[in-house]
Amino acid sequence: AEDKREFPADFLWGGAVAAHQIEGAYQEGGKGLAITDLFTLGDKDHPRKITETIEASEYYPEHVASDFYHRYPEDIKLLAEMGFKCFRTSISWPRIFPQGDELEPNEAGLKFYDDVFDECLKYGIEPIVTLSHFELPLHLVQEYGGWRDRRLIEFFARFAEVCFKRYHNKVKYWMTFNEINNQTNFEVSGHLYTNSGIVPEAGEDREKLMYQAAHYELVASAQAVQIGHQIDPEMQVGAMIAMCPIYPLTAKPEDILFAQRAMQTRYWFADVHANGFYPRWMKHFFAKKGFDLDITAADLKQLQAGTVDYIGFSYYMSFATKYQGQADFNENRDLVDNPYVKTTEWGWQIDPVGLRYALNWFTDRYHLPLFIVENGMGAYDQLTEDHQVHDDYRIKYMQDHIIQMKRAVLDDGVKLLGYTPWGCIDLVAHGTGEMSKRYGFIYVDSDDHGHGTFDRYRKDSFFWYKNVIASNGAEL
Ligand code: P53
Repeated sequence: AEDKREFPADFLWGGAVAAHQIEGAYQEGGKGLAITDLFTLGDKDHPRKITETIEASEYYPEHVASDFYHRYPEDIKLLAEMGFKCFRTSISWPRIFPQGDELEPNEAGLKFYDDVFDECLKYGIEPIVTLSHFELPLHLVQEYGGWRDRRLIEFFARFAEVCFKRYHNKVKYWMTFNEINNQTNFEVSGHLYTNSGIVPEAGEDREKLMYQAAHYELVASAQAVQIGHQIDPEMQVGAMIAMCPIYPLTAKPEDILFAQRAMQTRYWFADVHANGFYPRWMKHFFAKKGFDLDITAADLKQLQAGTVDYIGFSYYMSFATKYQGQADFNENRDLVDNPYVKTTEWGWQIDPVGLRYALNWFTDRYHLPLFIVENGMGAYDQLTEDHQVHDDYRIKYMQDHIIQMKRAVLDDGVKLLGYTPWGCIDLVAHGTGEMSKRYGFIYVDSDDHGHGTFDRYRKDSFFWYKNVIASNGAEL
Protein backbone atom coordinates (compact mmCIF):
# COMPACT_ATOMS: atom_id res chain seq x y z
CA ALA A 1 0.00 0.00 0.00
CA GLU A 2 1.59 3.22 -1.16
CA ASP A 3 -0.92 5.59 0.38
CA LYS A 4 1.39 7.22 2.93
CA ARG A 5 -1.13 9.68 4.30
CA GLU A 6 -1.67 9.82 8.05
CA PHE A 7 -4.91 9.78 10.01
CA PRO A 8 -6.02 12.87 11.97
CA ALA A 9 -3.75 13.53 14.96
CA ASP A 10 -6.35 12.60 17.60
CA PHE A 11 -7.35 9.32 15.93
CA LEU A 12 -7.95 6.60 18.54
CA TRP A 13 -6.03 3.47 17.55
CA GLY A 14 -6.68 0.52 19.82
CA GLY A 15 -8.35 -2.84 20.13
CA ALA A 16 -11.50 -4.41 21.55
CA VAL A 17 -12.58 -7.28 23.79
CA ALA A 18 -15.67 -8.15 25.82
CA ALA A 19 -15.79 -9.11 29.50
CA HIS A 20 -17.31 -12.54 29.09
CA GLN A 21 -14.99 -13.57 26.27
CA ILE A 22 -11.76 -12.63 28.00
CA GLU A 23 -12.08 -12.35 31.79
CA GLY A 24 -12.89 -15.84 33.04
CA ALA A 25 -13.11 -15.91 36.86
CA TYR A 26 -16.80 -16.43 36.36
CA GLN A 27 -17.52 -16.90 40.05
CA GLU A 28 -14.95 -14.56 41.59
CA GLY A 29 -15.44 -11.17 43.19
CA GLY A 30 -19.09 -11.87 43.96
CA LYS A 31 -20.05 -12.13 40.29
CA GLY A 32 -23.42 -13.67 39.46
CA LEU A 33 -23.94 -15.92 36.46
CA ALA A 34 -24.24 -14.30 33.04
CA ILE A 35 -26.25 -15.98 30.30
CA THR A 36 -22.98 -16.71 28.49
CA ASP A 37 -21.76 -18.79 31.46
CA LEU A 38 -24.17 -21.49 30.25
CA PHE A 39 -23.01 -21.56 26.63
CA THR A 40 -21.16 -24.79 25.82
CA LEU A 41 -18.27 -25.24 23.40
CA GLY A 42 -19.30 -25.58 19.75
CA ASP A 43 -17.48 -25.35 16.43
CA LYS A 44 -18.24 -24.17 12.91
CA ASP A 45 -20.47 -27.18 12.23
CA HIS A 46 -22.02 -27.54 15.69
CA PRO A 47 -23.76 -24.61 17.33
CA ARG A 48 -23.13 -23.93 21.00
CA LYS A 49 -25.75 -25.39 23.32
CA ILE A 50 -27.35 -23.39 26.08
CA THR A 51 -27.93 -25.52 29.18
CA GLU A 52 -30.28 -24.65 32.02
CA THR A 53 -27.77 -25.45 34.73
CA ILE A 54 -24.02 -26.00 34.64
CA GLU A 55 -23.53 -29.65 33.69
CA ALA A 56 -20.40 -31.57 34.66
CA SER A 57 -20.25 -33.31 31.27
CA GLU A 58 -20.11 -30.05 29.31
CA TYR A 59 -17.34 -27.51 28.76
CA TYR A 60 -18.15 -23.80 29.15
CA PRO A 61 -15.36 -21.71 27.59
CA GLU A 62 -16.33 -18.42 29.28
CA HIS A 63 -15.63 -19.83 32.75
CA VAL A 64 -11.90 -19.43 32.25
CA ALA A 65 -11.71 -17.58 28.91
CA SER A 66 -8.29 -15.88 28.62
CA ASP A 67 -7.96 -15.36 32.38
CA PHE A 68 -7.79 -11.59 31.88
CA TYR A 69 -9.31 -11.17 35.35
CA HIS A 70 -6.00 -12.26 36.86
CA ARG A 71 -3.62 -11.21 34.08
CA TYR A 72 -4.88 -7.77 33.05
CA PRO A 73 -1.75 -5.87 34.21
CA GLU A 74 0.42 -8.00 31.91
CA ASP A 75 -2.10 -7.71 29.07
CA ILE A 76 -2.50 -3.95 29.31
CA LYS A 77 1.27 -3.57 29.44
CA LEU A 78 1.46 -5.40 26.10
CA LEU A 79 -1.23 -3.14 24.65
CA ALA A 80 0.80 -0.14 25.81
CA GLU A 81 3.86 -1.61 24.10
CA MET A 82 1.90 -1.58 20.83
CA GLY A 83 1.14 2.10 21.45
CA PHE A 84 -2.61 1.71 22.02
CA LYS A 85 -4.46 5.02 22.45
CA CYS A 86 -7.63 3.29 23.59
CA PHE A 87 -8.94 -0.10 24.71
CA ARG A 88 -12.54 -1.21 24.38
CA THR A 89 -14.00 -3.68 26.84
CA SER A 90 -17.37 -4.25 28.48
CA ILE A 91 -18.46 -4.17 32.10
CA SER A 92 -19.94 -7.53 32.98
CA TRP A 93 -23.39 -6.62 34.28
CA PRO A 94 -23.49 -9.51 36.82
CA ARG A 95 -20.17 -8.41 38.34
CA ILE A 96 -21.90 -5.16 39.31
CA PHE A 97 -25.42 -6.50 39.91
CA PRO A 98 -25.02 -10.27 40.41
CA GLN A 99 -28.74 -10.93 39.99
CA GLY A 100 -29.53 -7.83 37.94
CA ASP A 101 -32.45 -6.63 40.03
CA GLU A 102 -30.72 -5.58 43.26
CA LEU A 103 -30.86 -2.01 44.45
CA GLU A 104 -27.24 -1.87 45.59
CA PRO A 105 -24.19 -2.76 43.47
CA ASN A 106 -21.45 -5.23 44.32
CA GLU A 107 -18.40 -3.22 45.41
CA ALA A 108 -15.89 -5.93 44.48
CA GLY A 109 -17.10 -5.81 40.88
CA LEU A 110 -16.89 -2.03 40.74
CA LYS A 111 -13.39 -2.17 42.21
CA PHE A 112 -12.23 -4.61 39.54
CA TYR A 113 -13.10 -2.21 36.72
CA ASP A 114 -11.56 0.70 38.60
CA ASP A 115 -8.34 -1.29 38.67
CA VAL A 116 -8.55 -2.19 34.97
CA PHE A 117 -9.28 1.39 33.91
CA ASP A 118 -6.53 2.78 36.16
CA GLU A 119 -4.08 0.33 34.65
CA CYS A 120 -5.03 1.60 31.18
CA LEU A 121 -4.82 5.27 32.17
CA LYS A 122 -1.38 4.68 33.66
CA TYR A 123 -0.17 4.18 30.07
CA GLY A 124 -2.36 6.91 28.55
CA ILE A 125 -4.77 4.33 27.15
CA GLU A 126 -8.36 5.59 27.11
CA PRO A 127 -10.93 2.93 28.11
CA ILE A 128 -13.94 2.67 25.77
CA VAL A 129 -16.78 0.83 27.47
CA THR A 130 -19.80 -1.20 26.41
CA LEU A 131 -22.42 -1.57 29.11
CA SER A 132 -24.06 -4.72 27.81
CA HIS A 133 -22.07 -7.11 25.65
CA PHE A 134 -24.21 -10.29 25.82
CA GLU A 135 -23.62 -10.46 29.59
CA LEU A 136 -27.20 -10.36 30.82
CA PRO A 137 -27.49 -11.63 34.43
CA LEU A 138 -28.97 -15.13 34.22
CA HIS A 139 -31.39 -14.35 37.02
CA LEU A 140 -33.12 -11.80 34.80
CA VAL A 141 -33.85 -14.59 32.34
CA GLN A 142 -35.06 -17.03 34.97
CA GLU A 143 -37.17 -14.55 36.91
CA TYR A 144 -38.37 -12.14 34.21
CA GLY A 145 -37.95 -13.94 30.88
CA GLY A 146 -35.23 -11.52 29.86
CA TRP A 147 -36.18 -8.47 27.77
CA ARG A 148 -39.73 -9.73 27.41
CA ASP A 149 -40.28 -7.78 30.60
CA ARG A 150 -40.52 -4.00 30.71
CA ARG A 151 -38.97 -3.96 34.20
CA LEU A 152 -35.57 -4.64 32.63
CA ILE A 153 -35.53 -1.02 31.46
CA GLU A 154 -35.33 0.07 35.09
CA PHE A 155 -32.67 -2.51 35.97
CA PHE A 156 -30.53 -1.49 33.03
CA ALA A 157 -30.92 2.22 33.77
CA ARG A 158 -29.77 1.58 37.35
CA PHE A 159 -26.75 -0.38 36.12
CA ALA A 160 -25.89 2.41 33.67
CA GLU A 161 -26.24 5.09 36.33
CA VAL A 162 -23.99 3.25 38.78
CA CYS A 163 -21.31 2.81 36.10
CA PHE A 164 -21.52 6.38 34.83
CA LYS A 165 -21.27 7.81 38.34
CA ARG A 166 -18.36 5.62 39.28
CA TYR A 167 -16.28 5.91 36.11
CA HIS A 168 -17.18 9.18 34.34
CA ASN A 169 -13.79 10.66 35.22
CA LYS A 170 -12.05 7.67 33.65
CA VAL A 171 -14.27 6.81 30.69
CA LYS A 172 -15.58 9.28 28.12
CA TYR A 173 -16.88 6.97 25.34
CA TRP A 174 -19.65 4.50 26.22
CA MET A 175 -21.93 2.20 24.25
CA THR A 176 -25.21 0.77 25.50
CA PHE A 177 -26.07 -2.56 23.79
CA ASN A 178 -23.53 -4.48 21.78
CA GLU A 179 -24.73 -5.38 18.27
CA ILE A 180 -28.33 -4.77 19.23
CA ASN A 181 -29.37 -5.58 15.67
CA ASN A 182 -28.01 -9.15 15.51
CA GLN A 183 -31.47 -10.26 16.61
CA THR A 184 -32.82 -9.15 13.23
CA ASN A 185 -32.17 -12.82 12.55
CA PHE A 186 -34.77 -13.85 15.14
CA GLU A 187 -35.02 -17.38 13.74
CA VAL A 188 -31.57 -18.19 15.06
CA SER A 189 -32.23 -18.84 18.75
CA GLY A 190 -28.72 -17.87 19.74
CA HIS A 191 -29.25 -14.28 18.61
CA LEU A 192 -32.55 -13.80 20.42
CA TYR A 193 -30.97 -15.22 23.55
CA THR A 194 -27.65 -13.35 23.49
CA ASN A 195 -29.27 -10.02 22.63
CA SER A 196 -32.39 -10.31 24.76
CA GLY A 197 -32.27 -13.40 27.00
CA ILE A 198 -35.39 -14.72 25.33
CA VAL A 199 -36.23 -18.39 24.93
CA PRO A 200 -39.29 -18.61 22.68
CA GLU A 201 -41.94 -21.12 23.64
CA ALA A 202 -43.46 -23.47 21.08
CA GLY A 203 -45.89 -21.59 18.87
CA GLU A 204 -44.74 -18.15 19.96
CA ASP A 205 -44.11 -15.55 17.27
CA ARG A 206 -40.36 -14.99 17.51
CA GLU A 207 -40.47 -12.01 15.25
CA LYS A 208 -42.92 -10.19 17.50
CA LEU A 209 -40.88 -11.12 20.57
CA MET A 210 -37.83 -9.62 18.92
CA TYR A 211 -39.51 -6.31 18.09
CA GLN A 212 -40.90 -6.00 21.61
CA ALA A 213 -37.57 -6.77 23.30
CA ALA A 214 -35.68 -4.45 20.97
CA HIS A 215 -38.13 -1.67 21.76
CA TYR A 216 -37.51 -2.02 25.50
CA GLU A 217 -33.76 -2.09 24.90
CA LEU A 218 -33.94 1.07 22.79
CA VAL A 219 -35.94 2.85 25.49
CA ALA A 220 -33.41 1.66 28.10
CA SER A 221 -30.60 2.92 25.90
CA ALA A 222 -32.28 6.31 25.47
CA GLN A 223 -32.68 6.56 29.25
CA ALA A 224 -29.03 5.71 29.72
CA VAL A 225 -28.02 8.47 27.30
CA GLN A 226 -30.00 11.01 29.31
CA ILE A 227 -28.67 9.77 32.66
CA GLY A 228 -25.12 9.90 31.30
CA HIS A 229 -25.47 13.48 30.11
CA GLN A 230 -26.96 14.55 33.45
CA ILE A 231 -24.06 13.04 35.36
CA ASP A 232 -21.42 14.44 33.05
CA PRO A 233 -22.16 16.43 29.88
CA GLU A 234 -18.73 15.45 28.55
CA MET A 235 -19.69 11.81 28.40
CA GLN A 236 -20.37 10.43 24.91
CA VAL A 237 -22.92 7.63 24.84
CA GLY A 238 -23.19 5.73 21.59
CA ALA A 239 -25.02 2.92 19.86
CA MET A 240 -23.32 -0.32 18.83
CA ILE A 241 -24.53 -1.76 15.56
CA ALA A 242 -23.36 -4.90 13.73
CA MET A 243 -22.84 -3.50 10.24
CA CYS A 244 -22.99 -6.05 7.44
CA PRO A 245 -24.12 -4.07 4.38
CA ILE A 246 -26.71 -6.02 2.38
CA TYR A 247 -26.10 -5.61 -1.34
CA PRO A 248 -28.52 -6.47 -4.13
CA LEU A 249 -27.13 -9.47 -6.01
CA THR A 250 -27.90 -7.81 -9.38
CA ALA A 251 -28.94 -4.43 -10.83
CA LYS A 252 -32.43 -5.79 -11.46
CA PRO A 253 -34.81 -3.18 -9.98
CA GLU A 254 -36.61 -5.81 -7.89
CA ASP A 255 -33.29 -6.83 -6.33
CA ILE A 256 -32.44 -3.19 -5.59
CA LEU A 257 -35.79 -2.59 -3.94
CA PHE A 258 -35.53 -5.78 -1.92
CA ALA A 259 -32.01 -4.94 -0.76
CA GLN A 260 -33.28 -1.54 0.34
CA ARG A 261 -35.92 -3.23 2.49
CA ALA A 262 -33.26 -5.61 3.81
CA MET A 263 -31.16 -2.64 4.93
CA GLN A 264 -34.21 -1.00 6.51
CA THR A 265 -34.96 -4.24 8.35
CA ARG A 266 -31.44 -4.73 9.66
CA TYR A 267 -30.68 -1.07 10.52
CA TRP A 268 -33.92 0.45 11.89
CA PHE A 269 -32.32 -0.02 15.32
CA ALA A 270 -29.75 2.60 14.36
CA ASP A 271 -32.53 4.86 13.02
CA VAL A 272 -34.23 4.82 16.43
CA HIS A 273 -30.98 5.28 18.33
CA ALA A 274 -29.86 8.20 16.18
CA ASN A 275 -33.08 9.87 15.00
CA GLY A 276 -35.13 9.24 18.13
CA PHE A 277 -38.18 7.85 16.33
CA TYR A 278 -39.30 4.81 14.36
CA PRO A 279 -38.98 5.01 10.58
CA ARG A 280 -42.29 5.39 8.73
CA TRP A 281 -42.31 1.98 7.08
CA MET A 282 -42.36 0.22 10.45
CA LYS A 283 -45.79 1.46 11.50
CA HIS A 284 -47.23 -0.10 8.38
CA PHE A 285 -45.14 -3.19 8.85
CA PHE A 286 -46.33 -3.72 12.46
CA ALA A 287 -49.94 -3.17 11.36
CA LYS A 288 -49.59 -5.59 8.47
CA LYS A 289 -48.13 -8.21 10.80
CA GLY A 290 -50.81 -7.59 13.40
CA PHE A 291 -48.21 -6.88 16.10
CA ASP A 292 -49.80 -4.98 18.97
CA LEU A 293 -46.59 -3.98 20.68
CA ASP A 294 -46.28 -2.31 24.06
CA ILE A 295 -44.96 1.05 22.85
CA THR A 296 -46.26 3.91 24.97
CA ALA A 297 -46.35 7.65 24.35
CA ALA A 298 -43.91 8.04 27.26
CA ASP A 299 -41.54 5.58 25.54
CA LEU A 300 -41.62 7.63 22.35
CA LYS A 301 -40.70 10.72 24.34
CA GLN A 302 -37.77 8.87 25.88
CA LEU A 303 -36.52 7.80 22.46
CA GLN A 304 -36.66 11.37 21.24
CA ALA A 305 -34.88 12.73 24.34
CA GLY A 306 -32.10 10.15 24.39
CA THR A 307 -30.56 10.08 20.93
CA VAL A 308 -26.99 8.81 20.78
CA ASP A 309 -23.85 10.92 20.47
CA TYR A 310 -22.09 8.66 18.00
CA ILE A 311 -22.47 5.34 16.21
CA GLY A 312 -20.11 2.58 17.21
CA PHE A 313 -20.20 -0.38 14.90
CA SER A 314 -18.59 -3.70 14.14
CA TYR A 315 -17.60 -4.57 10.61
CA TYR A 316 -16.55 -8.08 9.63
CA MET A 317 -18.29 -8.82 6.35
CA SER A 318 -20.97 -7.86 3.86
CA PHE A 319 -24.08 -9.78 2.78
CA ALA A 320 -26.05 -9.99 -0.47
CA THR A 321 -29.70 -10.69 -1.21
CA LYS A 322 -31.97 -11.44 -4.15
CA TYR A 323 -35.68 -10.94 -4.70
CA GLN A 324 -37.53 -14.20 -5.17
CA GLY A 325 -41.09 -13.09 -4.51
CA GLN A 326 -40.70 -12.71 -0.75
CA ALA A 327 -43.18 -10.47 1.06
CA ASP A 328 -40.63 -9.32 3.65
CA PHE A 329 -36.92 -9.68 4.20
CA ASN A 330 -36.03 -12.62 6.44
CA GLU A 331 -32.33 -12.72 7.21
CA ASN A 332 -32.27 -16.42 7.91
CA ARG A 333 -33.71 -17.20 4.49
CA ASP A 334 -32.85 -14.39 2.10
CA LEU A 335 -29.06 -14.04 2.06
CA VAL A 336 -27.18 -15.32 -0.98
CA ASP A 337 -23.48 -15.78 -1.73
CA ASN A 338 -21.71 -12.83 -3.32
CA PRO A 339 -19.61 -14.18 -6.21
CA TYR A 340 -17.22 -11.19 -6.06
CA VAL A 341 -15.76 -11.77 -2.61
CA LYS A 342 -13.84 -14.51 -0.81
CA THR A 343 -14.75 -15.94 2.57
CA THR A 344 -12.90 -16.86 5.77
CA GLU A 345 -12.68 -20.46 6.98
CA TRP A 346 -15.90 -19.77 8.89
CA GLY A 347 -17.66 -18.62 5.72
CA TRP A 348 -17.62 -14.88 6.51
CA GLN A 349 -17.41 -12.80 3.32
CA ILE A 350 -14.27 -10.66 3.23
CA ASP A 351 -15.10 -7.23 1.78
CA PRO A 352 -12.82 -4.28 2.63
CA VAL A 353 -14.58 -1.95 0.16
CA GLY A 354 -17.79 -2.61 2.07
CA LEU A 355 -16.22 -0.87 5.06
CA ARG A 356 -15.84 2.37 3.09
CA TYR A 357 -19.39 1.90 1.83
CA ALA A 358 -20.62 1.45 5.41
CA LEU A 359 -18.76 4.52 6.68
CA ASN A 360 -20.35 6.65 3.96
CA TRP A 361 -23.78 5.10 4.44
CA PHE A 362 -23.81 5.81 8.19
CA THR A 363 -22.53 9.34 7.67
CA ASP A 364 -25.15 10.25 5.08
CA ARG A 365 -27.92 8.73 7.15
CA TYR A 366 -27.13 10.06 10.63
CA HIS A 367 -24.54 12.85 10.34
CA LEU A 368 -22.88 11.57 13.51
CA PRO A 369 -19.30 10.69 14.38
CA LEU A 370 -18.53 7.02 13.86
CA PHE A 371 -16.32 4.58 15.73
CA ILE A 372 -15.24 1.24 14.25
CA VAL A 373 -15.29 -0.74 17.48
CA GLU A 374 -14.76 -4.21 15.98
CA ASN A 375 -13.15 -5.53 12.82
CA GLY A 376 -11.03 -8.57 12.11
CA MET A 377 -10.78 -12.06 10.81
CA GLY A 378 -11.00 -15.20 12.89
CA ALA A 379 -8.27 -17.66 11.90
CA TYR A 380 -6.42 -20.73 13.13
CA ASP A 381 -2.91 -19.70 14.20
CA GLN A 382 0.18 -21.88 14.54
CA LEU A 383 2.47 -21.22 17.48
CA THR A 384 6.01 -22.17 16.44
CA GLU A 385 8.50 -23.95 18.73
CA ASP A 386 10.10 -20.60 19.49
CA HIS A 387 6.74 -19.00 20.31
CA GLN A 388 6.11 -17.01 17.16
CA VAL A 389 2.96 -16.71 15.09
CA HIS A 390 3.37 -15.81 11.43
CA ASP A 391 -0.09 -14.38 10.82
CA ASP A 392 0.41 -12.65 7.48
CA TYR A 393 -3.26 -13.44 6.60
CA ARG A 394 -4.38 -11.30 9.55
CA ILE A 395 -2.07 -8.45 8.56
CA LYS A 396 -3.41 -8.59 4.99
CA TYR A 397 -7.04 -8.45 6.14
CA MET A 398 -6.36 -5.45 8.34
CA GLN A 399 -4.23 -3.61 5.78
CA ASP A 400 -7.01 -3.92 3.23
CA HIS A 401 -9.59 -2.62 5.68
CA ILE A 402 -7.47 0.24 6.99
CA ILE A 403 -6.82 1.43 3.42
CA GLN A 404 -10.57 1.74 2.82
CA MET A 405 -11.00 3.41 6.19
CA LYS A 406 -8.31 5.92 5.26
CA ARG A 407 -10.07 6.78 2.01
CA ALA A 408 -13.37 7.24 3.81
CA VAL A 409 -11.75 9.62 6.29
CA LEU A 410 -9.37 11.53 4.03
CA ASP A 411 -11.20 11.44 0.69
CA ASP A 412 -14.86 11.25 1.72
CA GLY A 413 -14.71 13.37 4.87
CA VAL A 414 -16.18 10.79 7.23
CA LYS A 415 -15.79 11.77 10.90
CA LEU A 416 -14.23 8.65 12.40
CA LEU A 417 -13.23 8.69 16.07
CA GLY A 418 -11.11 5.58 16.07
CA TYR A 419 -10.51 1.95 15.24
CA THR A 420 -10.49 -0.92 17.73
CA PRO A 421 -9.99 -4.26 15.94
CA TRP A 422 -11.67 -7.20 17.60
CA GLY A 423 -10.05 -9.61 20.03
CA CYS A 424 -6.71 -7.79 20.21
CA ILE A 425 -5.78 -10.35 22.87
CA ASP A 426 -6.93 -13.86 21.86
CA LEU A 427 -10.26 -14.72 23.45
CA VAL A 428 -13.23 -17.07 23.24
CA ALA A 429 -15.11 -16.73 19.94
CA HIS A 430 -18.66 -15.77 20.67
CA GLY A 431 -20.34 -17.67 17.85
CA THR A 432 -18.62 -21.02 18.33
CA GLY A 433 -16.97 -20.82 21.76
CA GLU A 434 -13.65 -21.76 20.18
CA MET A 435 -10.40 -20.36 21.53
CA SER A 436 -8.78 -21.57 18.30
CA LYS A 437 -10.78 -19.07 16.21
CA ARG A 438 -8.31 -16.32 16.96
CA TYR A 439 -8.31 -12.59 16.25
CA GLY A 440 -5.47 -11.26 18.39
CA PHE A 441 -2.15 -9.51 18.03
CA ILE A 442 -1.34 -11.28 21.29
CA TYR A 443 -1.45 -15.07 21.35
CA VAL A 444 -2.91 -16.73 24.44
CA ASP A 445 -1.58 -20.25 24.99
CA SER A 446 -4.83 -22.09 25.62
CA ASP A 447 -6.80 -24.54 23.48
CA ASP A 448 -10.55 -24.92 22.98
CA HIS A 449 -10.84 -26.84 26.25
CA GLY A 450 -8.82 -24.40 28.36
CA HIS A 451 -5.67 -26.54 28.36
CA GLY A 452 -2.43 -24.57 28.20
CA THR A 453 -0.13 -22.27 30.13
CA PHE A 454 -2.13 -19.12 29.27
CA ASP A 455 1.20 -17.42 28.59
CA ARG A 456 1.06 -14.49 26.18
CA TYR A 457 3.14 -14.25 22.98
CA ARG A 458 3.51 -11.45 20.43
CA LYS A 459 2.37 -12.45 16.93
CA ASP A 460 3.87 -10.93 13.76
CA SER A 461 0.77 -8.73 13.58
CA PHE A 462 1.74 -7.26 16.96
CA PHE A 463 4.84 -5.66 15.49
CA TRP A 464 3.01 -4.68 12.32
CA TYR A 465 0.18 -2.92 14.20
CA LYS A 466 2.64 -1.22 16.52
CA ASN A 467 4.19 0.41 13.46
CA VAL A 468 0.77 1.33 12.03
CA ILE A 469 0.02 3.21 15.24
CA ALA A 470 3.48 4.77 15.50
CA SER A 471 3.17 6.11 11.94
CA ASN A 472 -0.48 7.12 12.52
CA GLY A 473 -1.57 4.94 9.64
CA ALA A 474 1.06 6.13 7.15
CA GLU A 475 2.84 2.78 7.14
CA LEU A 476 0.53 -0.11 6.51
P1 P53 B 1 -16.97 -14.64 16.72
C1 P53 B 1 -22.47 -12.07 13.99
C2 P53 B 1 -22.08 -11.22 12.98
C3 P53 B 1 -21.12 -10.27 13.22
C4 P53 B 1 -20.54 -10.17 14.47
O1 P53 B 1 -17.51 -13.19 16.30
C5 P53 B 1 -20.95 -10.99 15.49
C6 P53 B 1 -21.90 -11.95 15.26
C7 P53 B 1 -22.32 -12.88 16.33
O2 P53 B 1 -21.39 -13.91 16.49
O3 P53 B 1 -20.48 -10.88 16.77
C8 P53 B 1 -19.46 -9.97 17.12
O4 P53 B 1 -16.41 -14.48 18.07
C9 P53 B 1 -19.49 -9.77 18.63
C10 P53 B 1 -18.30 -10.32 19.36
C11 P53 B 1 -17.79 -11.52 18.61
C12 P53 B 1 -17.28 -11.03 17.27
O5 P53 B 1 -18.31 -10.43 16.53
O6 P53 B 1 -18.17 -15.51 16.68
O7 P53 B 1 -19.66 -8.41 19.01
O8 P53 B 1 -18.67 -10.60 20.69
O9 P53 B 1 -16.78 -12.20 19.29
C13 P53 B 1 -16.67 -12.11 16.43
O10 P53 B 1 -15.93 -15.01 15.72
